[in-house]
Amino acid sequence: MGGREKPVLITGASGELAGRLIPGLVAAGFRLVLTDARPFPGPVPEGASFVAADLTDRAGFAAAFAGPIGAIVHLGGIRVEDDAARIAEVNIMGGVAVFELARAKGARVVFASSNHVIGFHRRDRHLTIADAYRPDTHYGLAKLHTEMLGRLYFDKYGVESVHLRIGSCLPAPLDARHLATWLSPADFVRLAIASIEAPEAGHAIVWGISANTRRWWSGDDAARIGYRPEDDAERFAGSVQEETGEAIALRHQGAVFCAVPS
Ligand code: 15L
Repeated sequence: MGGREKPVLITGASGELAGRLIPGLVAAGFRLVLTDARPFPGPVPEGASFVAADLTDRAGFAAAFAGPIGAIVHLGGIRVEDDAARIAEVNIMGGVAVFELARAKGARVVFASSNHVIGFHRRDRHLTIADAYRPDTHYGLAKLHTEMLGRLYFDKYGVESVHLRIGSCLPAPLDARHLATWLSPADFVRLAIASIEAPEAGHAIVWGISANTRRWWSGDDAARIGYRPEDDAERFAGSVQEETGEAIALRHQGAVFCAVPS
């Protein structure tokens, strides 16, 4: 499983996160199948195809992809806090649709999880993946569900998955928190390629961050899958904005997600 012999399917392909990944994967020579319920913004890159499909329609989603798939990079779903039922429908059940497709295709899943599975840890704590989940939203709780779905599908069916606990994937850090949480787009591409190509992934969890001097997170499966980040948010330390907001947001790693009503 994994590798680049078969095409790589990308869900949420019309979203912002995908826009930071697709050009790098195309440049690295991957054959991509892009999917989203929304139309693809702009021309579909050469060597890629686009299939419109809705993650919330499980049967339709499963039937939409006829050919072989080596890996599914699952970026689809709601990307902020929302109504719990809506999060369950799109993010939790969408994750089930993706893992069912991976099982049917013998594919590996690379999942865009999030730091919001641990958002309620305080900022003075350095975490590893052995630390307790402390989701800060229904959004974070749904990410946790898909991480554990990966555990279940590996133990029960041998479906491999790599769960990327992404911090803040932005062209550049904007505020002081991002000095800890930044994932540069170039490191995101490196992380996705390592996750797709690792000879054996099993069930892996990797912090989706660059090699930030001020990072809060380590002790993950990065070395095991061969992820070597090259960027460091520190070079932006003189230009980022001070963080503002409620005390509960400023105290915890998940920031504003800790303050929004759930
Ligand atoms: C996320 O999971 C969000 O999708 C993204 O928009 C950012 O808010 C990011 O986390 C973050 O924590 O900075």
